[in-house]
Order: sequence, then structure tokens, then C-alpha cells
Amino acid sequence: MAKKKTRINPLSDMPIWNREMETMPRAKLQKLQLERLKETLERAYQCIPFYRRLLNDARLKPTEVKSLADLNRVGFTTKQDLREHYPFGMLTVPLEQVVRIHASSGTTGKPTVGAYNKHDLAVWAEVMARVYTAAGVTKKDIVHNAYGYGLFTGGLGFHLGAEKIGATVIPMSGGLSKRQITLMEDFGATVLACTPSYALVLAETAHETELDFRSRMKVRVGIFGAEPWTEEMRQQIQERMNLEAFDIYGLTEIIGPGVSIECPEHNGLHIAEDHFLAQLIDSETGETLPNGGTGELVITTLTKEAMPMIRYRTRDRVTLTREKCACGRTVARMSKVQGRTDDMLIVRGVNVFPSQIEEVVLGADGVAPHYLIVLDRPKNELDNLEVWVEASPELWGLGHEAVEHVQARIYRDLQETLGLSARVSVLQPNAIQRSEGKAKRVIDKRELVK
Ligand code: DLL
Repeated sequence: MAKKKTRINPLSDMPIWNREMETMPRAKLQKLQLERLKETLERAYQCIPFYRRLLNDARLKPTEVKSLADLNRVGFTTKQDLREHYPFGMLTVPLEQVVRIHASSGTTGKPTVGAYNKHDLAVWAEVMARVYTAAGVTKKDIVHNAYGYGLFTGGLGFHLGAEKIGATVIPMSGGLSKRQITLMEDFGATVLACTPSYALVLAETAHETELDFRSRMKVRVGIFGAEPWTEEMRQQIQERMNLEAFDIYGLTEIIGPGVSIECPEHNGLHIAEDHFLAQLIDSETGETLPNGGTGELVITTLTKEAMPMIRYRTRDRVTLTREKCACGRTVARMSKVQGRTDDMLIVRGVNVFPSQIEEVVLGADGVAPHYLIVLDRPKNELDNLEVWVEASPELWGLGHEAVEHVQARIYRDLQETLGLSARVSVLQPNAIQRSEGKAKRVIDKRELVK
């Protein structure tokens, strides 16, 4: 895990929202997890036929669970399972006890549903309070929340946590970027919450309106997540916005944002392990991987009531460690998401992760941090990989030769990193469409051609 130097406050000054839970000795934490696991399994077994089957197949009665390792005998829950039980087949409570529904739009088929009873909303507020506190946010802060409000969990999840810690929250949602900049300045926002790609759009909008973000804005903390982003992207955002950027992770199926968050060490994201039991598996074999390994993150909720998840396959690839962090937290830490197991592109037989391309593109001089990966398969030909990047206005101003030079450089770097050649196009500024939420970085036309 790459360690970041930027730190605004010394660690010793950093409060921890729930010191008891976040710094609990591991043996004690595991005992608590086991207790909660048994309760969750019992609840799921009694109320949800799908889980009763899963546990019966593993010949495991919830009352017979003796250790956390027993869970390894149980099969997985996948997105497909949720789809088959859409919309409310995974509820343990009657709908009248459900007070909130969220959903995330998938690329195919029906959305994935998340349902909460009152207790679940309290859990969510608690883990989001930990998120803010880990990022150094307090009730004195003004949180500009530009995550989308609505079915997406980002907006309301960040809203809930900000209210829990007593901060002032501006419920902006996404879009209308110029207005966002104006209000951020007028209201004196000190915290920005949005996707990393939208943070860059806001930085750019400020630049276009000739507002010097670095000197005019009071924003000192950014809490960015919901999509993969690299260390290079973090550098760009921190540089342009003069803030400390924290990575936050979460997913609708588990609770929304708040599953894990970086602390000022920036050395992995702390998982709220008293609520979410994290395991790592080899996504090919399904085998559990040891501490320190890299694989697919699998999560079992320990306190969610309305819609518990048992061994949910996130498809997110991370490294997991359980070593104590210098900040004092003892809970497991995951690396930045290194990609999704279903994100991997196979180009001419070579495995390519979009994050590898992002690292090269954002590490290059003279280009803006916006890019698009386009895949095509012309009839009877090999896959065609194109990477579109935008020139910075400065580079564009230098003319054709300078642009070609940068293009050739990126081409060489990509060839070295990926082991295959990609056609690189450095385009004029603003040529690539901006996003207000999760950025779409890959256009795979191969599926359309088939
Ligand atoms: O994206 C929840 C969220 C909202 C997280 C706001 C953080 C901030 P979904 O829409 O269900 O939920 O998408 C979940 O997004 O499985 C990951 O693949 C990806 N993802 C979420 N956070 C990160 C992150 C929200 N920090 C899916 N880095 C997950 C990389 C992330 N990928």
C-alpha cells in the first residue's frame, strides 16, 4: 500500500469516533464478531429461504457455529443471487419495518437493492461518523456534499454521517458545477464529498471561471470514493484543490459508503469490522486467502437487520492486512481497490486493468486527468485498444509537434506497462465528456460487434 506524506494534523491530535470498537484488541474483536455472526446467521436462517439453503448445503446450523473459520464452509452470495430475489426476497422483516430503500444501477438488468430498518440507519450513521472523524472532520466543519442524492447511497449516506457528528451539511447533490463552486466559496465549505472524477470537474470549473481554488476556497479535506482511482489521481486532486484526499469505500449491498475509510496515515482503508466481517478469496477457486494476501473481498454483515448479507462477493480486488495501524486502530485494513474482478479487460489475450492505464495517463506531463479507453474489434481483425487523453490547455497551445511528442511518450509507457500496444490520441482540451458521479472510463464496442 502506497504511503502518502500529506498530513494536515499530527496523528496524536486525531480523534477516533468510537475508540472502544476501532482500537479493540483483536482477540476481543473476534469474540464480538463471532457473537454477532451467530445472531446474523440465525436471523437469516429463520427468515430467508435462500440463506437457509446456503447453510443447509454447508451442513451448518447457526447454533453450531464455534469459530469465525466455520464461515468458510458456507457458500457465497452473489449479485446474481440478489437479482434472482429482486426486489424484496432477501428481507428478514416485513416491508412495513423498512424505512429506506436504496438501489444501485447495474450495467445489466435490474438494480441492486439495499433495504434498511431504523436500526440499520443507525448503524450507517455510526460508521459514517467514523469515516468523517478518521478524515479529521468535526462538528465545526461545513460539508459540501456533492454525491448524488436519490437512490444512490452516496448523497444520503454522507448526509446521515455529517448530521450524526453535528457538522453543517450542504446537500448539493451532483451537477450544476458552476453553482457548486459559487456556493462552496460563499458558504465557506471546509470538506468536499464527491466522486474523485467529479472533484476534478469541480477543480476545472473553478479554473474556467478564473477562480483560484487553492487560495479562495477553505476546503481542507476531501472524502472521495464510489469508483476506482489511483495514487496519481489523488496527487492531481490534492495539487489542484489544496486539500487532503481520503479514500472511502462501500457498496449498496452492504450498507453504502462507510464500509471502510483511510485515516491520515493513508496506508489502507480501515474496515468497520465490528459491523462488517471481511474475508479475502481467490476469485477463481473460492478459497480463503491468508492475512496480507490480495484477492476478492467478501463481506458478511454482522449487525444489519433488514437485509443481512452472508459471504457477499464484492468482485473488488484488494489486499487485506490485520496489522495495527500507526493511528491506533486495530481493525483490518484494505488497500485501495485495485480493480474489479469483472473489470478486467482481455485485449488480444492480455489481461488489462483500467487502473494500469490510469496510472500511466495521469503520470504523464501535459495532459489533463480525463481519459477514455475504447475497445473495438474490426471484422476479422485483432482487438483494437485506444486510449483517449486530453491535452492540457498549455500543451495544446504549444502546437502539433509538442502534442505528438506527449502522445508518443504515453504510447511507449503503456506498451511497457501493459505489454501490448495501444493507439493513443491526445485530444484538444474538453474533448472528453465529464461526469457528475461515477465516471465511465471504458467503452467496449467489441460486445456490440459480436
Ligand atoms: O458506490 C457507495 C459509495 C458511495 C462508496 C459514496 C463511496 C462513496 P455502489 O453504487 O453500490 O455503492 O457501488 C459499489 O463501487 O463494489 C466498488 O466496485 C466501487 N467503489 C466504491 N467505493 C470505491 C472506492 C457505492 N473507494 C461499487 N474505490 C464497489 C474503488 C469503489 N471502487
